[in-house]
Amino acid sequence: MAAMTIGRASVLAASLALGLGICMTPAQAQDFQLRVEYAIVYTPADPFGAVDSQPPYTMCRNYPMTLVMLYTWRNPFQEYVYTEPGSTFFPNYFMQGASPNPALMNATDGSNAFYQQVDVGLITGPVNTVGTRELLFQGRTPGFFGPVQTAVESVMVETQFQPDSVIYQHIANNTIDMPTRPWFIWTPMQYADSTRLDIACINTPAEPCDGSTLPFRPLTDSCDTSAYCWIGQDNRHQVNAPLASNRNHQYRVLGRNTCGLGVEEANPSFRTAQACFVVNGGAIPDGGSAVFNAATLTQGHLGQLAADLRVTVHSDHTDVSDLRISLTKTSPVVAGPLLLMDRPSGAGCMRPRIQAAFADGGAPASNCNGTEPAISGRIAPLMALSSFAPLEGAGTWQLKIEDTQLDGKTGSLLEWCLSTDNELRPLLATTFVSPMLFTSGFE
Ligand SMILES: [Ca+2]
Repeated sequence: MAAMTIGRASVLAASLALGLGICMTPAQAQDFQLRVEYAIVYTPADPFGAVDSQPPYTMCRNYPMTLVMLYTWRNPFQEYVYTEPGSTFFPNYFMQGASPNPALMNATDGSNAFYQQVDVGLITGPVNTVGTRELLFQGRTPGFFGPVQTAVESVMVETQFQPDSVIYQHIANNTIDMPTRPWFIWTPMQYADSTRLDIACINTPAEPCDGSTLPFRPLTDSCDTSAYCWIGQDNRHQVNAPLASNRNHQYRVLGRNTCGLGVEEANPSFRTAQACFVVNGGAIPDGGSAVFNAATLTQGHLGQLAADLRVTVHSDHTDVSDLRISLTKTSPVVAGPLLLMDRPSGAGCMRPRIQAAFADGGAPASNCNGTEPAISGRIAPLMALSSFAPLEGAGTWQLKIEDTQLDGKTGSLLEWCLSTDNELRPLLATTFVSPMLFTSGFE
């Protein structure tokens, strides 16, 4: 349960106390009642305590809890009330103490009630197992001034550990030629109520970037205005805004719950591709094909060749084994089409999404992951990209994606990128200018 800040504790308690005087009608009146109003939870984030108003009240491993109880007394005589466990707490919990104990309940005229607040401390025991347990608390009179009376309250307490540390999936450390709006996937974390993803450009003098460094372990559960921060319950996320191209980035995923943050693992790094084209509405018709045109510059270095050409493809398609992908250089000279991939048929290829870079020397496309994304990492094209090496890096290009099966399985191109030899001036993405016959996106 999420705990509120302690600031609301006094407000909540006051409103409850006020409300009780009105709600307690004679019809439901009993001589002696016990109820738990709320819990004060002590956590790594709230060492001074935060109110948990909703049972099961969350208790953190190795942290205490205070249960704020309210006794209601309607008897024409005064009495002492002792607060004690009404069930076995050991070995999961210990009752640390109650204050006041005993609590003196004043005599009333039998219709008006006397209220007494009792704070009960609870600590975790030697066996501190995650889960929700029912504890009974009992108020008992000794019978000094009247008959022995007891009041019992059932309290649900949920013990939490801090979340597990993350296990990163899919984007291997030091992956290069990543799209600028990649998906990130990680293994669902046990005990995490929410998950936070932060991505940061690695700023160096040689490669300055606007992005900030990765925040220190975030103590807040807010992303503020960062486009490169996400908080949610899912174990996957696609970046909302494009990252800087041709830059190194690192990312971090932390689970969070009332009882703290997960332990931080080594933060994976990756490098974005050089010239990236984010496609809006790049639908690939079922049983049809789509072409995507783009243009590149070599930063004034006319004639620089396309050495070590790599083609990043990020395509959201429900069955990548439907797909045939090729690249054509359309200007200033026409070359190709060069077949990058053709209906990969390996086990696990009938799965969603490609987030991969086609590059000579990569793994066969048919080595599919068997999970999403079906194809990732560095993938060998069916025809060597080195055949494009004598071409200029600048110019116009066309990526063609064919969906070869009219089978209801469709998808779209999210983004594609072109990169050349890192020793050369990097390719830059540019928009088409007149008199080009086509515009970026569809032909
Ligand atoms: Ca299809």
